[in-house]
Amino acid sequence: MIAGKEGGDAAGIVFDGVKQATATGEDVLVVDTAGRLQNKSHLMDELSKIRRVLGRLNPEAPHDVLLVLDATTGQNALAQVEVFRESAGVTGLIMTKLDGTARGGVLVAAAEKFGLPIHAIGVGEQADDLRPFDARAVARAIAGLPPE
Ligand SMILES: Nc1nc2c(ncn2[C@@H]2O[C@H](COP(=O)(O)OP(=O)(O)OP(=O)(O)O)[C@@H](O)[C@H]2O)c(=O)[nH]1
Ligand SMILES: [Mg+2]
Repeated sequence: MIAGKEGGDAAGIVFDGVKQATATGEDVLVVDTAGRLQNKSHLMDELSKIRRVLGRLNPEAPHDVLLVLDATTGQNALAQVEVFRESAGVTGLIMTKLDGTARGGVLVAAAEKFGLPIHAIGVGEQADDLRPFDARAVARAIAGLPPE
């Protein structure tokens, strides 16, 4: 885990992270950015900068850019995907909070509009509540059918 000083340069931390992960031969480096509203342009610019820094250090990086959507945001999620796709080049989605009353129907609209793969869903607050996405099971839940 590599963290910087509060208020420090986010792309600088990413730079240090890549150097260290490369030095110790890690298979995977996860860059967890703090939440941000898509109307805060300086924070969105920060995402673009992180992307550029990663690309300079490894032309293939970032290999995946995952946007975590909260099922309770409803259709507003579509606008989020749109903006984050432009700033960060989102390549896939995760949808959390499917254990509440929200069924995540917006995933269908998002898949149709953007064609992005869904990597995982969140169904609770524990680590193993982050589950691989199973299209059939999620489709049944959206349609209100019982699990198979
Ligand atoms: N019920 C439920 N709670 C969840 C789920 N996923 C996350 N949470 C809870 O939501 C809260 C926020 O989760 P975080 O993982 O901190 O969210 P985040 O997007 O990283 O937030 P920031 O880094 O502040 O932007 C925590 O209390 C989590 O336990 C889920 O699938 N179901
Ligand atoms: Mg977080």
